Amino acid sequence: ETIPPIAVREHTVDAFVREFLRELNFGQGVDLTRASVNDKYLAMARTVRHYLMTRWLSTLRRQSELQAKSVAYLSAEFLLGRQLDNALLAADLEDIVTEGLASLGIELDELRQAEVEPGLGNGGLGRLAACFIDSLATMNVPCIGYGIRYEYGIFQQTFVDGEQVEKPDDWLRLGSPWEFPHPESAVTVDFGGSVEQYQDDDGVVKRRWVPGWSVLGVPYNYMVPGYESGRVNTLRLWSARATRAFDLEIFNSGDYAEAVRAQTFAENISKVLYPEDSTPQGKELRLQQQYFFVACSIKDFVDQVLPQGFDLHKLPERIVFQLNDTHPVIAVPELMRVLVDEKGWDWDDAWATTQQCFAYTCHTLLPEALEVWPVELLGRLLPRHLEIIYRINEEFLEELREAYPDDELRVRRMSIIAEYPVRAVRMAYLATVAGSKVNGVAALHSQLLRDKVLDDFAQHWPEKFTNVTNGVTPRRFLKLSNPGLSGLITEAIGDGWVTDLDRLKGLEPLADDAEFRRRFREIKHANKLRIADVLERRDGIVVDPETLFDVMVKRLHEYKRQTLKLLHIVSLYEQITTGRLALADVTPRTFAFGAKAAPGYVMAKQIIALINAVGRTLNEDTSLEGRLRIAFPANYNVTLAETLIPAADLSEQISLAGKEASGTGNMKFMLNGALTIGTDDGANVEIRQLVGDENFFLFGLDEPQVAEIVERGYQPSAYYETNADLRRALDLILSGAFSGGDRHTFEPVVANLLHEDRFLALADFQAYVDAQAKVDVAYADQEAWTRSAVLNVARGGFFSSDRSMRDYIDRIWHTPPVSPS
Ligand code: 26Y
Repeated sequence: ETIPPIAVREHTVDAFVREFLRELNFGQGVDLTRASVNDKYLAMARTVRHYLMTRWLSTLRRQSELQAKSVAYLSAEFLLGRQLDNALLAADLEDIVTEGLASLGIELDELRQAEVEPGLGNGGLGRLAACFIDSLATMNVPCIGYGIRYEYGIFQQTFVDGEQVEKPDDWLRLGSPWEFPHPESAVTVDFGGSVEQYQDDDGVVKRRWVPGWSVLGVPYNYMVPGYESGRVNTLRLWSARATRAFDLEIFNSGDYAEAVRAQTFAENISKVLYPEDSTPQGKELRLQQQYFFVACSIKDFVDQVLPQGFDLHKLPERIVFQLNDTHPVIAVPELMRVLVDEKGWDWDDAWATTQQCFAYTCHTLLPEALEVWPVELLGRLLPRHLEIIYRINEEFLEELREAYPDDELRVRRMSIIAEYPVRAVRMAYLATVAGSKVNGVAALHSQLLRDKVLDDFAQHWPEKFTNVTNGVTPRRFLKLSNPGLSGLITEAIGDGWVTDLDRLKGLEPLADDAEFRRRFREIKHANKLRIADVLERRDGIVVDPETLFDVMVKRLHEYKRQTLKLLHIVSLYEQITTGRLALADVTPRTFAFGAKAAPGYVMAKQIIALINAVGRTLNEDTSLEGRLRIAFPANYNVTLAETLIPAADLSEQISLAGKEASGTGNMKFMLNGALTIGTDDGANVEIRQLVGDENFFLFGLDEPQVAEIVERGYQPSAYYETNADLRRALDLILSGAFSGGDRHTFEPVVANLLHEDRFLALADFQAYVDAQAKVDVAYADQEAWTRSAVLNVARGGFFSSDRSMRDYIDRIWHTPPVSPS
């Protein structure tokens, strides 16, 4: 039997130019002289993806031959960032393309700017998923990412008079050249209805779901190319469509408008990404989204990816479904339903198989962030799944009662079903009971999961719990985003670090090399010039590249404590304007913020307005002679991160100890040669261990101290009364100095700090200010500072997401690498 060939693209400038023109003329239908930037970008993107096609097709072909075990990464978010550069890097086309485009009088950079980033995630969790699939492709591990193709990603943030105003993220508007829709492979997903009893052919009484309505899931495939691996994995995102039945109704029913409304209803499911990232609102549409994408994914894997006639008892040999937080956990009862109701398995058999197929990653410590679904809602939308969850819980509680016969309290505590304030399913508990493994995302976080959030479960199943510290992809966040530093590193130690980040250790001796340090500084400076240019064009913000760049970029959350940093700034300003601090003694700094607030999170939005108000006051106050400026560009996203982080001197990681599960921005800064000022929280702990105390500005309470203070009854006002600098800073805000004399504007923010301060910002204020004073002293010695910065890079190799993937593979997945061809 002859194997049909796969087309190959020729790797030369001439061939590239030919392909590009073909795409422009035949694909876009324009000729070069009349082509818009968008035409050229789309043609370019399509040309580049052709160069990855051979690898993709042979990866898929090879996979169906070998039937190797795959990871199915189930995630409601994939925050991919722009695709063009990453694809060029993977296809090794950068030089060819630059030359080819130049010969046509086109600048690659102009096309880069034309790409709208797919913002299909909120922040850390979604970006982590994107880093992980990049690493797996690079490491030759078979993986399918499964998620949702939101028509609107994370909102576009604008500022109107300093206040956040959200605009829809219409990212598909100008075309989306990276996706491959497959409407012919749509799958049906059911909802609602009821459960009925029936007798099977052997007269056994069984239960089955009689759904009330259904939608179609259309898969859109994206290439996930590895770096130098030859592998291209697949990301499959689902888009909701009305079923054919809906379409027919539209033509047959008298009530045309009603039928169209029904169609719109179906397509709403994948319409928009929910922009909340820590307070689950129990919204019906979110549950629809969650079930929609996991039902599609399980069906896809079982019916399409696995060969026909596959014995599902061997499912655990072919797949592990990794649950990215609780968002996809409804996949557990769904797989049970498929095995028991559709395939006719007995319960115990199905449960044993299901447990082997799932593993769960938890990304939080905040109790209010743990998802629960009211039984009323779940039962209405997924009645059969609710029954299955009840049965899982019954058997689990029975097991517990056997293990703890005299401890009914413990048994109740551990129930998957919460009774108060309403009956609800605790998704984290369901995931923990169902999963073969449960992991936290940094050493401290995993410890706190075991000791606090899931302590009963960790006592019951100690071997189930493990840690995998997060990581970031060095391709996007060092090689591509910081070409200057990447070049210097490669010159010093070769280019092996791109896939083996521990090799950065080879830079350690160069921390003591004055010439190396000079070049390192020069690159940092060039990166500041680059971001200054971007900020000016993008936001009309002027910054001084000769200042210390002090950067805090992350979602706006009280626990992350943007207010703590703001209090430091306001205090400096207050001391300068009252003459207690001489301007000459102030280290010139640019304070950069980037942060989106969930649209319904009122306090977070007020904090954004306050940052902007303080920024406006400082930036306009000429008496500061430009020594302290705030830059708060709107709409912080992956694209902006890629130019901002390489320019940073100081990385702000100042969450209250015990609240930030890991952080991943902290890792990106470290790898780009910023020093961290941070609390003993999340992965900061591991960063400090690796880089050493002398290269890290630690401050603040640690987690046990926080617990003790809270236990004793925390009184923030006590700090206001005893700390004069803190009092003056808060009073200055209250005085209306940043709100045109209006004392009410920011009163709620200050009042919250004074009377509640859930995250102990006031308690950590003095420690933070003292640590910032140490930063000033350290920065004054540029040679010593640069030495520390180099050591941060050299010791950051651990934070490659390649290492995270190795840990998942060894501890959880057991999926060996497979050569792609
Ligand atoms: C249920 C819904 C409200 C929801 C949606 C998104 C809940 C949470 C999220 C996102 C959470 C998130 O991004 N968590 C972050 O995950 C990162 C990757 O593990 C961590 O580094 C970071 O500390 C954590 O806050």
